[in-house]
Amino acid sequence: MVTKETSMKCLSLCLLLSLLSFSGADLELGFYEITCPNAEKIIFEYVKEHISKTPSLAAPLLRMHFHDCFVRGCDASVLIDSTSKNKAEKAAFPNQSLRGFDFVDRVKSLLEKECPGVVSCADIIALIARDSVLVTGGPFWNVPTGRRDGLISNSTEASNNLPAPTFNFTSLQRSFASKGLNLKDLVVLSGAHTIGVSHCTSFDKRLYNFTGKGDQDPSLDKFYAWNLKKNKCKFLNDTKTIVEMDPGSHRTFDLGYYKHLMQRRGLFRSDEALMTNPVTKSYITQILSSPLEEFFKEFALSMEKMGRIEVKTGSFGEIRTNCAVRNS
Ligand code: HEM
Ligand SMILES: *[C@@H]1O[C@H](CO)[C@@H](O)[C@H](O)[C@H]1NC(C)=O
Ligand SMILES: *[C@@H]1O[C@H](CO)[C@@H](O)[C@H](O)[C@H]1NC(C)=O
Ligand SMILES: *[C@@H]1O[C@H](CO)[C@@H](O)[C@H](O)[C@H]1NC(C)=O
Ligand SMILES: *[C@@H]1O[C@H](CO)[C@@H](O)[C@H](O)[C@H]1NC(C)=O
Ligand SMILES: CC(=O)N[C@H]1CO[C@H](CO)[C@@H](O)[C@@H]1O
Repeated sequence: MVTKETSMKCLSLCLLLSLLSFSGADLELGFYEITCPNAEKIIFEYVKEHISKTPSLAAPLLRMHFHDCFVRGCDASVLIDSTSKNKAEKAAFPNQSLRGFDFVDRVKSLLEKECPGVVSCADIIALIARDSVLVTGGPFWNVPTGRRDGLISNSTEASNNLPAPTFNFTSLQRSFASKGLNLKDLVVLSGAHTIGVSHCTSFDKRLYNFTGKGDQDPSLDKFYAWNLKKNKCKFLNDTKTIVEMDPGSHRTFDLGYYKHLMQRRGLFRSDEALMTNPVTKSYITQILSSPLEEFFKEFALSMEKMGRIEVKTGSFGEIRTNCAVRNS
């Protein structure tokens, strides 16, 4: 028999459950199918048209998604502008080389015209990242949607949560684990460095002042280091010059990054670090001995996982009208 007490318990439990499902829900494929049926098509068409004209933009747009997800989850906090009262994530050192903010803004204004106040900036970043890689000939991955935009963007949090190019294996593992990502994700997602460029300042200490004694990182291939010093980063703290991270095929999503790692030509210490651990090293060997499609499959899985980091759904956060500022 159901007593009054248990039915009261059920009532409060049910209330709690319905509250929970109201405020938070899972991401779902095609979240905008009813509220903004053309959203994903509009994004894809824009990306296709503009990335084919400017292929070098695919890399920073992919990187933006990573930087967004690692700080407060994938909530577009990376897009918020600083104000006189708040130093936003954009102001943090690792964000100074991010590019593509205006690209996101242009896509957002197309979507605001189509269905005002419906599509979140966080979903836009995730979809642009996927489509940019896809139209560059890279892998496709599922992007379930329904992310909401965050209300907070804090420069200190960006500095604390984004892995630095100087990280060793232990620090990288810890950084990724704190976001629910394992060593396989670390190896596979680092493969994003198969496209794009870096500034000399992200790695030049390896060339000129590795331990503070004017020395070179002994784990870096000597010929490669010589070449970089002669032709690219000719002095310490050259803030202007950029270098391809996967020289020879920096616009092609291929296995070039891993091939360079095997030759001790990873540009960052954080790239090189993947070769210093037997587990990550064996993942690299495995990727290199499998067809490219295998890497694409793994990359797709890890990207989908990254895109779910601490997302806000349901009634949390907001749908920003202007991606660079909070609604209120
Ligand atoms: C494992 C830890 C990682 C570290 C320490 C790291 C660090 C960096 C650094 C220092 C740069 C160059 C910035 C500059 O000097 O301009 C860079 C570029 C880039 N990163 Fe990473 N990264 C990591 C993981 C990732 C992940 C997970 C992704 C995406 C899934 C990613 C995508 C990219 C891309 C595409 C670029 C090129 C950007 C451009 O061409 O403007 N990185 N990364
Ligand atoms: C930003 O984050 C840091 C580190 O978590 C915290 O100490 C600081 O109070 C935050 N700043 C603001 C304005 O909330
Ligand atoms: C890795 O870096 C951290 C932080 O700089 C340091 O405490 C640790 O000793 C380093 N680990 C190794 C194995 O070098
Ligand atoms: C190399 O690093 C050391 C220690 O950080 C520093 O004192 C020195 O000035 C640096 N050398 C150059 C040329 O920047
Ligand atoms: C590097 O150069 C920039 C400008 O070119 C300068 O603002 C900065 O202080 C320099 N940093 C170091 C460590 O020398
Ligand atoms: C892209 C971006 O917002 N970059 C900013 C990074 O931080 C520096 C210093 O705060 C700004 O001058 C850049 O505009």
